[in-house]
Amino acid sequence: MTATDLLASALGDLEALERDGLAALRDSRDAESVEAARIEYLGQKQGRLKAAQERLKALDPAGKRVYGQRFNATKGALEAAWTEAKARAERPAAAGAAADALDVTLPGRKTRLGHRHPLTQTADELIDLFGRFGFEAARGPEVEDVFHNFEALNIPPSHPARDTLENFYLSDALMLRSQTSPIQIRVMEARRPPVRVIAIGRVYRPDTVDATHSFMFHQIEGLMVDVGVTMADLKTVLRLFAESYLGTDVKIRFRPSFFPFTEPSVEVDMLWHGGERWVEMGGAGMVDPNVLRAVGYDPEEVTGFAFGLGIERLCMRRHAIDDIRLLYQNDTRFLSQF
Ligand code: FA5
Repeated sequence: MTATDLLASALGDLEALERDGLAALRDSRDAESVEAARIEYLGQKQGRLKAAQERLKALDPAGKRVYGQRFNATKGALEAAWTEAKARAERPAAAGAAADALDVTLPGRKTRLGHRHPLTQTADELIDLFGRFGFEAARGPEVEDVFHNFEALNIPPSHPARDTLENFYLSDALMLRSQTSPIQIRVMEARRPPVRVIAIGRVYRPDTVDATHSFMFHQIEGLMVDVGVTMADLKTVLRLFAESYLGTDVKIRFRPSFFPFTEPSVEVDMLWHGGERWVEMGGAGMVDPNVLRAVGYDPEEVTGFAFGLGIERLCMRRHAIDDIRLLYQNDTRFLSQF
């Protein structure tokens, strides 16, 4: 073997030794394996580095110079890797994560927080507000039967509100509910008076869409039945509610109206933001004795009021939103303002 071949072979082996040694130390996760790697590569007696040093003797002076430099570099690299591996093994909690550990000195990335849709916020605020008036939240199905949506609410088959063009029927007996009032019936069927509940939910009507109408919207239904409940209680609750939710300067007005399930009935309007026009907020009235009787309540003993308000319009009035469609377009530039 020529001197050149000898040097090339020794350098090749040294390179392999360095690569293997660094890998062994890097992969050592506990004190024992770090020590085993130290003995194998850096051990004073039988270590592979020691053996590599022996090969210096066989080289000529030029080869010694080259090999000697490489040898020192390899020794330095392995010793540094060992120091690091030892320190890592001594920190057991961090040992597993050390290889791909988080660099806490890097500047952070700002997390963009999402938030709830303004209608969800409105619904939560209404539940909270009426909760403070002593109203407990109730729910009912969105796919409702015709009995609860109409019949039990004193709306007979011949009534125009039941027209197939005014509702989304799924079959003769099932429909997407057109109002939250059927929940009143479900609550009264299940409980005895006194009752004080609110129910929030989606309702569906094939209405022509404009700035204040949608084909799917939300209502909040309120029902209070007890001994001696009067129209004055209804008006007080609605006024208090409007002032708490829309501000003490809000103007609301009651207009005589008609609903088959309340007698007397009113419609409640609110003065729209801008102060130039009235917009209907909801319907309300004293629960009709026929409705009470049908759920087994005695109208001679208890009376009750009920109301149903449009949640989109409350949200719009509160935030001065002019068009209901904005609430359904999912434009985050609009939604992120609330
Ligand atoms: C009712 O739905 C009755 N169930 C309310 C009621 C409950 C009366 C309890 C008596 C006792 P009305 O159809 O007027 O009433 O609807 C009530 C409110 O829902 C309206 O005042 C309005 O605020 C809202 N609303 C009605 N239609 C739409 C629509 N297409 N888009 C958005 N909001 C609507």
